[in-house]
Amino acid sequence: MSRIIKGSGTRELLAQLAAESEHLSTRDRRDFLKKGIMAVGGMASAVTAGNAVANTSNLPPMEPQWGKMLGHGVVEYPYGQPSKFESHVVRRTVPWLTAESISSISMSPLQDLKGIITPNGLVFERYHAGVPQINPDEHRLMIHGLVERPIIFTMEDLMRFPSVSEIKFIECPANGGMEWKGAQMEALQFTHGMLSCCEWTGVPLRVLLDEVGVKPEGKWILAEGADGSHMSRSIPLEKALDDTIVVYAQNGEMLRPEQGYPLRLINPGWEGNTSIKWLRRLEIGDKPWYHREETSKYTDLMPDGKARKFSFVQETNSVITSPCPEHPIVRKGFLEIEGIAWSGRGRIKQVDISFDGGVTWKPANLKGLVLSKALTRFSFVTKWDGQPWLLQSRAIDETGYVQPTLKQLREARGGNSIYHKNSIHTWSVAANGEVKNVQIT
Ligand SMILES: Nc1nc2c(c(=O)[nH]1)N[C@H]1C(S)=C(S)[C@@H](COP(=O)(O)O)O[C@H]1N2
Ligand SMILES: [Mo]
Repeated sequence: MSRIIKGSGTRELLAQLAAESEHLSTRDRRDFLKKGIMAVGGMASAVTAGNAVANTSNLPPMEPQWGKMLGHGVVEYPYGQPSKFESHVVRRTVPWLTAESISSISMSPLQDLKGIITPNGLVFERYHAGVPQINPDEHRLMIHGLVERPIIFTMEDLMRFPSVSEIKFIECPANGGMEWKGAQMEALQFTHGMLSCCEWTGVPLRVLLDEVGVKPEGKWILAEGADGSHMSRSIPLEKALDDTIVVYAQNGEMLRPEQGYPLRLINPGWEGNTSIKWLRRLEIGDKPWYHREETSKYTDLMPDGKARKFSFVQETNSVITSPCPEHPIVRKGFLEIEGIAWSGRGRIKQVDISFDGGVTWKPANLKGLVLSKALTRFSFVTKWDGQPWLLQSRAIDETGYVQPTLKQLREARGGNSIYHKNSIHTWSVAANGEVKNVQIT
């Protein structure tokens, strides 16, 4: 499945791709696509059938059946669900990643999402001990340690504070981690789907810290969850005073159980693991909690055997979401290339597109809202005449940080790490429109 492309032969590769795919008939292509997608498990339903329908009785000039009858009335579904024809748009997991689904991860279907907001039912999930069912009346947040006035808050107490609503992405630093050693996932959902973006509502943590009064020695905060894993992370006080939010709602409704109901932290732009869910306790200390397993676990192993630690920021990243392996190009002519870019340091300033594997670049347009530490959608309108492409996107954020090539990232970090793989991603588009995950080294 994986194919490594040497940097020197970009033109040769494009020619080779053209030759390879030319002899494939449409039927072969469909079979091939199906197999490629099946190979990643449970993905068959993700193949869109296009507009081909067996039953033409609902098509013009006929009156469709739904125009000849009454539909269902109000509150038939008191909580609405997507159309049954969208049932392929779901979270998916890679079963071989972990032994148990209660300590695993699922990915958002980025290939089917529009705009920048991830609907609540499609936000990626990461748990270490499954999803607890917490009664909010029986849930408390304790803030203690190096503070003047330790307090135990009820949910009602917390919701009395003036609230903020902020659109921020959340990303697991393991996103793309399966691709450090080579291209192996033939689906955007699996190469980049540990990523979602919501409008989060809650109280800035600094407001709560004001209530308890942090002592001058207080420099670090241990955040702990109420789930079976009691997952905890050490967070520097500066972050808490900057933009950490104690969140109770997402996209207009109370948090989903999977996302930490009834209370979680959101540390905008930082490793998802610092955004502790089912938040029960914040302890102020003078140093990080080195004895906690989680503090030592989230490190990046370097080639020399040393490890980077406290690599909190999710660095500038981007990916083309259309076309992608799940959505090949089906027609020649007009084509809008779309994708998403994000930076844990602030706003996206610019995204460039390459059609030749990074040899030349053209600026894309940023679409809609361009917000700090949020997904930003980009677009490039072009024409496709069946020529093979090595499609890439490269994001630059407002700090001037440029998304690195895979080569640059490997030179800097080696190949032992799981985390923080934010390098430029390559889709190879063949002459038949099929899109494959490849790496240029
Ligand atoms: N209490 C608790 N908080 C947690 C976790 C957990 O297992 N337990 N997983 C963390 C990890 S590793 C990530 S990436 C994010 C994922 O958030 P999401 O499931 O809302 O996408 O939650 C973090 N917060
Ligand atoms: Mo994570």
